[in-house]
Amino acid sequence: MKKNYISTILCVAILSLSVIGCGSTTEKEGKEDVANSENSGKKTYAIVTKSAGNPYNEREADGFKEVIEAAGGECIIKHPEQATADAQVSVIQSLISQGVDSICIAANDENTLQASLEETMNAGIKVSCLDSKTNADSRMTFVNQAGTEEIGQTLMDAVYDITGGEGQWAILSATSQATNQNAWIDAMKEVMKDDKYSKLELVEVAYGDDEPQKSTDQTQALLSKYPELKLICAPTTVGINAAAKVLQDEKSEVKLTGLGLPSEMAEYIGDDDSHSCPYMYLWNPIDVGRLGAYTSLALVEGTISGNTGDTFSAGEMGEYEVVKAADGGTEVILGAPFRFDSSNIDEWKEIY
Ligand code: RAM
Repeated sequence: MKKNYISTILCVAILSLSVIGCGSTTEKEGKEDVANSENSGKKTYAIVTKSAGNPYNEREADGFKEVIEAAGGECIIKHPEQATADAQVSVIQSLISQGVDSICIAANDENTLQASLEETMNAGIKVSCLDSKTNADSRMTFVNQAGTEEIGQTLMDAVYDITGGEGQWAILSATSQATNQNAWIDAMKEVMKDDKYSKLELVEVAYGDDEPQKSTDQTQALLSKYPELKLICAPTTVGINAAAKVLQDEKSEVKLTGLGLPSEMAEYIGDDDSHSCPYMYLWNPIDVGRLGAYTSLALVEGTISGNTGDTFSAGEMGEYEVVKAADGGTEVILGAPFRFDSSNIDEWKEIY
């Protein structure tokens, strides 16, 4: 919580700075934010998010940029037009041609980026993932927002609690290839094997592709297909926001939980029947970006090589250690998921 408090103060400062317009970057149709690094002689650090038009990805990039620029580096922000591996492959190819020093990427697919990212590393460019990982061979390390099993357990506890431990429920995810959502869903399914959850029936995993309209359509389809549905769990900020609007507009009795941005979800969170979401979870996406930046800096400086046991300083965020990940690669874990409910949502909606 101390970390969150510090983050609060920093975030307010960053958001105010971005409002008055700091830095040398330009935003092109919300898809690209490219620092002017021509001949500056500075090291260049790129962040590639999953897609454009998602405020979560923008907050992540804000944190990344803040740390890189404070360290005297040049920051390149790329938001691909679509949440697909193909869109990321073209971005990676152009970053290789530009000769950047590092790429930190939220992968849209676990395996499809491998050839491009191996080419990147062979060109001497340091590769890390944040938010959503590639397979172990395609990266040096991964900035994981929270432990995968921990997120699965936390979400299943919420599903159990809100449904009263029985009945039909559905998952509204991002894309079917998204490594992070798929890992969390697998972790939830693992938790569900326990007898405690035997009266809960997961009827469908639907995919809204992190697009507001598709997520809205998928929510409506779930409601009409399953009249007995009690709850939707959306482990995506785009999905949960779209589902919340549908449920509240239709005055549905179906409840909602998952992973959401407080700024987008505040109006839907509450304890009475007029609110669709009793509570949800997330981590600070700005901190995910910051830790991605500190990791990139440490890789480029040679402080770490992404091996288990490597340690590095992440400024005011403290010391971090690279640990073994379940896929045989390594990761750096930011912290635990944080719960947002009626007691704290008004405070957090101002932050991210
Ligand atoms: C969406 C994206 C992102 C995920 C969050 C929870 O914004 O899919 O990758 O971490 O939701």
